Amino acid sequence: MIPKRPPTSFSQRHWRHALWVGLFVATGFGLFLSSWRRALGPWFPAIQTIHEWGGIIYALALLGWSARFYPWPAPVGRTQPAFTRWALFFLVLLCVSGVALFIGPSWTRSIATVVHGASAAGLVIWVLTHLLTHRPTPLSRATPSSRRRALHWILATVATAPFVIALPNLLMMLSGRIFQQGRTQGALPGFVPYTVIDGYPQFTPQTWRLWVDSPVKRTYRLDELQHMPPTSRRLNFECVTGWAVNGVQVEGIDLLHFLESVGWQPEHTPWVLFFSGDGVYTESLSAEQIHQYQPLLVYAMDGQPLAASQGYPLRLLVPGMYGYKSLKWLVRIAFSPHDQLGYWEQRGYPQNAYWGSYHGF
Ligand SMILES: Nc1nc2c(c(=O)[nH]1)N[C@H]1C(S)=C(S)[C@@H](COP(=O)(O)O)O[C@H]1N2
Ligand SMILES: [Mo]
Repeated sequence: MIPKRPPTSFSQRHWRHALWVGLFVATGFGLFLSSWRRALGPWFPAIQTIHEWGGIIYALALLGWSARFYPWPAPVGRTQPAFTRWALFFLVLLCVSGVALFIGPSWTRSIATVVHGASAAGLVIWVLTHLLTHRPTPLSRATPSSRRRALHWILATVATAPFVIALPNLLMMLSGRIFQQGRTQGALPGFVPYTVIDGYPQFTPQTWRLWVDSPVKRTYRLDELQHMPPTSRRLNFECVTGWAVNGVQVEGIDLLHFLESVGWQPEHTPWVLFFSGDGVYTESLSAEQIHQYQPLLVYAMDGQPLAASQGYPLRLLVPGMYGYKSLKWLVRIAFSPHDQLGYWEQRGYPQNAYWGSYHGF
């Protein structure tokens, strides 16, 4: 017979859970909030790894050792068991949707993204309610209850701050386009317009030019590009974070055609570099990728000019690759004998971003 370990105390078990949940909430905000992502910079992939592996370890602990090592704290005093079980419910949802973020086709992953975000919000609300209403363990050595209550309020305030900042993002993700005006600036349904700067660059046909570092011609106006032979394609758009929009009609010009017309010499400079008018975002494609994926320079989606938030007046669109390849507000194209990693690629995402290439770890 297996000798029985002495049972862990309520407070020990309670704090084990509190530390884990705190780790997920903190690292989760780091991944979800663009301001935090920017602040993390090169630490982004490390935080992501911690979040993911932590989740796996915690999920296994919940499943495998739940009876012994990791029992959910039994209700004590006035804590309501039904309320406590909600935390477990959210944690299970988070684990399941977390796994689903890495597997399956884009539609399961877009559902998983929404479920993960919504259950994370549920868990945070649970934590806040817990901190503010939870009757502390009946410890004989308990600190005076006013001090204890003050501590709970402080913790709750600290935990709420990022949640409040994240809420608009979350609602946008859940609704697709709740804030039609202002925040998403006319984005098409289902798209979550991203920007790594504050707001979206505003161009007009007068203020916008495409600069090409080529021997043939250096700048292009929008109407010049729109007079080139157009290409139209119906394709699926997929962000690496899981959301996807299927069957988008895009209109523009064929990138390879355009590059050939400006005298690109892929034998000498096989890498094509793309620069955004936001001044920060960059991308790159190799000659091989351009031949294989047939990217487009797009000026219209679903029959309308691009929205300001979606790259007006011109964006790159790489069919079959994750959305981060599809650089918005394209203003400059350059050529190089070597690769230069793009914005998200410097932060750990693959340069060859074909769908399925990214597994998180
Ligand atoms: N300049 C610029 N281009 C960008 C981004 C960005 O933040 N800045 N985000 C990329 C990412 S991660 C995605 S998923 C798509 C989103 O496209 P959308 O705004 O049309 O939804 O744009 C890509 N192109
Ligand atoms: Mo993305």
